[in-house]
Amino acid sequence: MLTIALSKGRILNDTLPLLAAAGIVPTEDPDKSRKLIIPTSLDDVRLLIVRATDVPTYVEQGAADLGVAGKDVLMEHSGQGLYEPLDLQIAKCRLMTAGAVDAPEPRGRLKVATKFVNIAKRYYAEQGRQVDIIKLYGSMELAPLVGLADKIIDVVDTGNTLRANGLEPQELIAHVSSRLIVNKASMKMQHARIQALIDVLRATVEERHQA
Ligand code: PRT
Ligand code: MG
Repeated sequence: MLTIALSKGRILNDTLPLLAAAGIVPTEDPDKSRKLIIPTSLDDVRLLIVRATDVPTYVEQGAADLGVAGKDVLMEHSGQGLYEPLDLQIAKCRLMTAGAVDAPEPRGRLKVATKFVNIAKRYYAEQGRQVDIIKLYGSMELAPLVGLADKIIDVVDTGNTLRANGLEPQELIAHVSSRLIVNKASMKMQHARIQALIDVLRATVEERHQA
């Protein structure tokens, strides 16, 4: 059995067409189903529906053989290691700092609110800047508006969410897209099977991005 961990929403929506090219089609619509384990058209392939931030954990621990996760989630995840053999070039966005439009630089230590605590620590450490990091789980855009933080770190696509809240994107931390990730033991034990799947997915991604 090959088990593939995915999160609902943009990753699922963008991954299903790629899997379809490999002949893997869920037997029911994962967006509508309440099931968290979804069989597919292949008897020996199933999908696990998990939170985006949990995908690396399932794959690393071997509860799933493969998964699809944003580079932001992978950069934030600290674990024992995974293979990351393929950039699927889906769910693209940018990890950015953002702050209120025209806000002056604060005098004291910068306060940064984010769900990406590890990324934030690394980013400011590389710059030799001392900052206070405030962990949030969502609605980061609110923090600068109510004085909880000077800046936020979040993923940005169109920037509309920032603008709607009087914020602007500032420094680029990383370009983000979703990656195929593979459990290390699975890669050894089921090498031919998994490598064949990677090859089909790679060809499909390359085909899409030609011309
Ligand atoms: O929603 P949940 O809390 O369960 O988890 P999640 O937010 O981590 O998952 P999900 O499904 O929202 O995102 C999964 C992955 O999609 C992320 O890890 C990113 O790699 C990628 N991705 C691509 C994005 C976006 N684009 C994106 N725009 N993730 C989130 N956003 C947010 C953005 O932060 C903003 O709040 O969507 C909102 C709209 O963005 P703008 O800039 O177009 O306004
Ligand atoms: Mg979300």
